[in-house]
Amino acid sequence: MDPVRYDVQDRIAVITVANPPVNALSHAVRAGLWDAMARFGDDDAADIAVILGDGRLFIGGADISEFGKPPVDPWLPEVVNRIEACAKPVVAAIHGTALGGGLEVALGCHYRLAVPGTKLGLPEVSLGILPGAGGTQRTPRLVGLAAAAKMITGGVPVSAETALEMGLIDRLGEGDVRAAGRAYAEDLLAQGAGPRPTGARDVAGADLSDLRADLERKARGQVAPLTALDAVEAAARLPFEEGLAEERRLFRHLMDTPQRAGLIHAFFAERAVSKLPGIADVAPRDVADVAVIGGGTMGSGIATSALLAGLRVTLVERDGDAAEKARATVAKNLDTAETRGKLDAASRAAMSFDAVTDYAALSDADLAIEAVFESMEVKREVFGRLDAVMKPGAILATNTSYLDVDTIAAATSRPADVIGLHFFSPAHIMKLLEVVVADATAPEVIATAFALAKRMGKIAVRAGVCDGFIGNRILSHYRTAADHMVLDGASPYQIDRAIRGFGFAMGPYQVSDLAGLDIGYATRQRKAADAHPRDRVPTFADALYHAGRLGQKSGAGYYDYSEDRKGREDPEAARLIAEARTGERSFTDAEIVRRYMAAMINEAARVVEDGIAARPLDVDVVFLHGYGFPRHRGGPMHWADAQGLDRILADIRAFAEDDDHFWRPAPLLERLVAEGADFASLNRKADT
Ligand code: 3H9
Repeated sequence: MDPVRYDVQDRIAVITVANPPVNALSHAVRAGLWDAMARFGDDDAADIAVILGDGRLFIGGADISEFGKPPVDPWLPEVVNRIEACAKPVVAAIHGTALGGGLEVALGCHYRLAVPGTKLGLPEVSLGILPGAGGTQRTPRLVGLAAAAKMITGGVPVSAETALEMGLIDRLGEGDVRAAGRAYAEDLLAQGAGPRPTGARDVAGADLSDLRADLERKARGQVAPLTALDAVEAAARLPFEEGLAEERRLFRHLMDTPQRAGLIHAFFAERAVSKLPGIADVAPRDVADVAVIGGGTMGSGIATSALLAGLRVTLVERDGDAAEKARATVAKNLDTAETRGKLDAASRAAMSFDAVTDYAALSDADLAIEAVFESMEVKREVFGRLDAVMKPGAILATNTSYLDVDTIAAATSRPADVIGLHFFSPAHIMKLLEVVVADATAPEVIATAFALAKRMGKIAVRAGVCDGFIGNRILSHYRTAADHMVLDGASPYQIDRAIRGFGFAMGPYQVSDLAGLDIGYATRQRKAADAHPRDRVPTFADALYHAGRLGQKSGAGYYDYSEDRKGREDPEAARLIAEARTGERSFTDAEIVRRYMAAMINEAARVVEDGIAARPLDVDVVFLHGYGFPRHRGGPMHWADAQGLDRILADIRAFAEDDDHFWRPAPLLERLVAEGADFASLNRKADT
């Protein structure tokens, strides 16, 4: 099919971009638009043109899969300039979404109409670049410098209504976009309207120093938002042509950064995680009624998330009081969602939710998610009861974060219907969902879990059964590397600072304080039986725990929270740690990061080799969405490739000189280095 169609009726040329699924501006589309503009320019039968998108949206932007490859003529900026330079008027008729280069095409048009429900935005900074087809120069000319700077550096789309208010579009259309576009064109013809190039408009200066300071504070190492601000500022400083040249220079610079590669890897990895060979053609089961067992923080969060997705939810608790408490927690979660504009009153009124004490109420549920206490005995009992009451074909899921899903499944008469759905806390906010596939889990059940995750707005990643699955298993390993550094003399405050400096939202000891030091203590107790004599115990963590320093919830842990939840370094904690440590050496921030990351990559390589993660990219997505890994670094495996796996392996071998028990190179890492290959090659292999 022709990616750009041209037809004329009643003196109006309609130029339709048809490049499913998102009408991305691939080379064929750019060439098609170029030719269409040439044809329109010469077409005596047409006085005005309307550009629109076929299918569900206008244009989703430049073709991201072409990034990093040599550019092919015509480039998008030239196409947009050509539209703007047209001697006859051109209208953009927008529906669905106009993002990035898609919106830039519209900005090159002389008039813009959008139908209600449309989202318009310049999300380039989220891909590590900036609008490179005139967006930074034309947007300020339509909406003013300050509003343009906010829109471009934040990357968040606006609604059609807001776009109209801002001056980004000229008219709100009604109904079918093609009809609305034609009607607008007819009006313009009747008014005798001519071309109206955006680039010919003036732009007033504005003080952007507050925005710059804010971006600097939040950047955590990201370069694109600040560079995009430089480009927008150029719009006020330079004549239009020179502004375009400056935008191009800055765009090229960002295109060459590792951050751009990291963010684009993240974009495609997020879409690849749900593409699994075993479920490609498997139809999911219908899920409308969900049961949640347990109404603690996790169970209530899961129930909230399911309700927000429009599912009917029945929550089961042990007794009336606990059920009442769960009801209150869910109500509070929904209140917050309403306050934040994520839920409207009508949708809330339509929700179906009950908290009960009798399992018999679950006989119609399509899927149950158990979120009770982490004890195999308790979970097996719950699964036995679920097995007895739930209808045939219903799915029985556990939210365990480390227990063996095969053993849980064996407590039922239908292990093929049992799966792990590992949500992250708070479950109605965190996007990650590990879908833990047990030996007997049926493909249809896996497909249903992925479909459910999508409906709930989660990013689902397939994981195999092992202690900690993908994320917590890797976390446990690099946490241990951090603990070793503290035992050897590093301060946990320095480690947190170094890790934040890398771009993580929080350091490991801040995370401990947030989760509660009792959690780590319980994990160590649980694993004590399997401990190796050469394992090193973080005695300082035990000392803090025994001193009643449980973290934020008790007002003190590694940090002192007596003044606020941000926490301050605490001399008492430092004293307890100093008493428990076994070494006195110092570490540079760079060495801290190298050890932390080497431990992460090494265990991640084992997780991939063991088949716990299907591909390296699955590990990346888990860390981006569940562990605060800096998105602009693409995820741990992408980052490792960028560093060079030989360098990581050399670090591990060097660290092993002091501790060859902890630092044992993963065989997969050794093999990849020997072959001169990288983790990305395993992602590609899984593709074919
Ligand atoms: C840009 O425009 C730069 C310019 O300023 C300068 C140029 C000089 N390219 O997300 P979905 C694929 S930067 C290529 O599941 P949805 C996607 O991988 C660009 N492919 O759909 C997936 O493929 P598959 C600025 C793309 O309905 C399929 O399309 N634009 C692109 O949930 C469906 O995607 C953006 O950043 C693309 N641009 O959401 C917008 N976009 O089926 C990025 C999507 O093989 N895109 N694909 O997995 C989006 O935000 C969403 O895709 C969108 C639709 C909202 C459009």
